[in-house]
Amino acid sequence: MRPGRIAAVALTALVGIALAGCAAAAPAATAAPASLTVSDAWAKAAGASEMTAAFGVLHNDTDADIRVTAASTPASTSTQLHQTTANAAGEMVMSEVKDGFVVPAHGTFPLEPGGNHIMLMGLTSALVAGDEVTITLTLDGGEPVEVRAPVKDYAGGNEQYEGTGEPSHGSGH
Ligand SMILES: [Cu+2]
Repeated sequence: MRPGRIAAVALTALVGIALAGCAAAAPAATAAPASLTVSDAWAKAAGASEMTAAFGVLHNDTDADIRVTAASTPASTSTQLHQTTANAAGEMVMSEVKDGFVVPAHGTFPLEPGGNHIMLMGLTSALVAGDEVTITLTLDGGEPVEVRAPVKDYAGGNEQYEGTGEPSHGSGH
C-alpha cells in the first residue's frame, strides 16, 4: 500500500501546481470586466430641437452598487437623468434625478417609457427610426460607459415635464 499512497500524494501535488499555474495566469488572460452593461438600448424618434428620451436596462455584475451620475450625447444640447412620478394631482410628471441612477450590486435598473429614462433635450438634428444615438454614461468612481441606442418610432412616453404647468400635450419626450 505504501507505494500507491506515495503516488497519490505526488498526484495531489501535481494538481496543486497545475491549479496554482491557472490562478497565476488568469488575471493576464482576462480583460478587466465592464462594470456596467446596457441591454436593449433604444431612443425615441423625434424632430430637430425637440426633446426625446432613451431607454434600456442597466446591468451591474459587480459586488457593489454603481451610481450613474450623468449622461451625455452629441445628439442633444442637454442630457439629463429623469424619473417619472405622480404629482399631487395624480398626473405623471418627469423630473431630473439629481443623485443619479443607482444600479444595485448584481442587479438591474430598467429605463422605460413612463419610468426612469435618459432625457435628450434640444436635439441637434432629427432622430429618425433606423438612426443610432451614442450615449456616454458617467459613473461614480468608474470608467464611462458608451451605449449605442437605435432610434425607434414610439407613440407613448409623453409625460409632461415637471413645472411646466401645462396639461400633457404629447410633444414632450
Ligand atoms: Cu424626461
